[in-house]
Amino acid sequence: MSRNDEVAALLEEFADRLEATGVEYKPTAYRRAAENVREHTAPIENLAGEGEDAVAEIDRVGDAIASKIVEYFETGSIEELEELRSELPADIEALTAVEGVGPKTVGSLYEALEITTLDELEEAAETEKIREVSGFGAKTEENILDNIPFAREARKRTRLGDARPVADAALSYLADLDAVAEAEVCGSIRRWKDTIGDVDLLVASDAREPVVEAFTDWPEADATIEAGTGKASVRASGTRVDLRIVDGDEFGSALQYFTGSRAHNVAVRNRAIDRDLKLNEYGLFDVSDVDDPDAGQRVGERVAGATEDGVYEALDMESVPPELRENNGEVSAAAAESNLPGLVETADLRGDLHTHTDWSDGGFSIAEMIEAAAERGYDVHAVTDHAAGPGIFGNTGLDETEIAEQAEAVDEAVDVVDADIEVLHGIEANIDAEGAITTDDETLADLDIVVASPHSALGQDSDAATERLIRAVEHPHVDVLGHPTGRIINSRPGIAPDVDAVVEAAAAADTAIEVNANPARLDADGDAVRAAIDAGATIAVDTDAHAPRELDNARYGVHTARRGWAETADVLNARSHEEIRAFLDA
Ligand code: DGT
Ligand code: CA
Ligand code: CA
Ligand code: ZN
Repeated sequence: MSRNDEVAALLEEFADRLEATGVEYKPTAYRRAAENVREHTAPIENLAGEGEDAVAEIDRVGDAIASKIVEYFETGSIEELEELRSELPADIEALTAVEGVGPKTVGSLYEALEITTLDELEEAAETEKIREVSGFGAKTEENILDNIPFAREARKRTRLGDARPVADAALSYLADLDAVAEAEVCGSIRRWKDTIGDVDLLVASDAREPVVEAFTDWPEADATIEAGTGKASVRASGTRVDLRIVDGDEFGSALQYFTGSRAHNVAVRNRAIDRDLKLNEYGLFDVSDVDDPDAGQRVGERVAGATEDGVYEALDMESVPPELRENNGEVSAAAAESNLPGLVETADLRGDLHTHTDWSDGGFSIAEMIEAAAERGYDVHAVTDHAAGPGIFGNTGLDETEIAEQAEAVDEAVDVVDADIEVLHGIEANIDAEGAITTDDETLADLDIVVASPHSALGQDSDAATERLIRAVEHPHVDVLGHPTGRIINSRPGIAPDVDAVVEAAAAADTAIEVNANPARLDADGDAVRAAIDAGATIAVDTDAHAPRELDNARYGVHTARRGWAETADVLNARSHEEIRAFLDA
């Protein structure tokens, strides 16, 4: 965790604790400051070393907060925060992970029932003590009880978007070491699962000790969990990072083994057994002349192991892309002639069809966003700010008049930027609880693209959600179903429609299903993408970017689509802008 992240987390805790004690406005100031400290490009410890004025140069960081940051670096703690912690000794981070429990609730429940942990919260809800507290009722208590398991589970796994940068940083650090011949990520992170238990790394080296030593000395590691001869584990940014070190001739089989999933490995190993071969992390061995293949790890003649491709090849298989390794048909597909899909790649994307600007809740102008898209080499870019409607905060969203005004602003921005890119003017419209689109039809008809997303009533039951989304995808002006479930990974589950029914309706109506690449969403997920493609629906991989750098999230969406077996031809925004227009106009 960088020190900017560390200070930002501290300021966020400060905000929560102020809010818990009933303080107004100040919490918002602390949260804004936290956000800007996190995004600030200069290391906060350097600024703090120069003094308060230097820290206060950061946007939205006022003198009061700057002095607390300097205090933190000088003394190791912030006195006022310590006081807040002792006044309210509750694990506010764990408790607020429960949907429906905010800092104020934590404050009230501590005052009334001295609740400080998730276990205590659960017990109080089970014994119906919460409904007795003023301001709470039976319904609130039931909601809290329902949401505790999700919060508990969520705290165990890290979002892909938080773990992947840690893995990338560790990998490049290791790959640069002289003693390291080869390095690769493995485990669920190589399979691009949406949440990660721990990060797994594999290295080929014949000098294990110096590699372990360098790994535990990795500047981004916060603590060493264990250090052995062939493996070590550290904690970085709150995530466990496991490293294994193997010999070069075993690197491929170890990579295959530690990439998993377990179910995929079992299926591959059975295929080996059928061929009188033995597969493990040390290699692929011919055991046809061996009396007892279980006598040891390295029995028989080694037929593969140095490369992963070599292992699959020796089993008469094509190499299986890691995203497919979940034992969902990939083993038989890889064993047949060319039955594996030609998966979409990040480089195939030709544009983004769901982005925001400062006309709604984005942070940058239309021109800045177009420029950023053009710089990435995109051929097409859609401006799709929020329409006003249910679930959209205050006047963040655009009404029909503002949408018409924005059309002119988009034209002007296109002239100003003057880049070789096709710009589409669209909107992210809202799907209300019943599936109606809350922007006028005449306005929608004039737009190049309509992304329609659920932003409200995300707790509705499954049948209502199914009907809602079917009605939305069948709306004549809707082109893309945006983040279909509205889930926020580790934070709220979103709606749970009958996916097959929705994607069938989408395929019939020529409405694309979005894979929202924001790593907090990854919605639709891999399973839903697979169902959509099987139903014949088109996929759109969009970032929902609110800032230029968020266009870089595209890779998370692409790998999620790959987990759903998406080929390049399945993806709308991997097509030319003429083909995209044709799809939108149809
Ligand atoms: P995670 O970390 O929970 O997101 O999931 P993975 O898949 O990264 O699992 P992890 O970290 O426990 O182990 C990494 C890979 O190593 C796993 O995908 C398969 C392989 N592996 C580890 N232990 C075993 C085992 O006991 N049996 C088998 N067949 N494979 C294992
Ligand atoms: Ca793992
Ligand atoms: Ca692991
Ligand atoms: Zn949205």
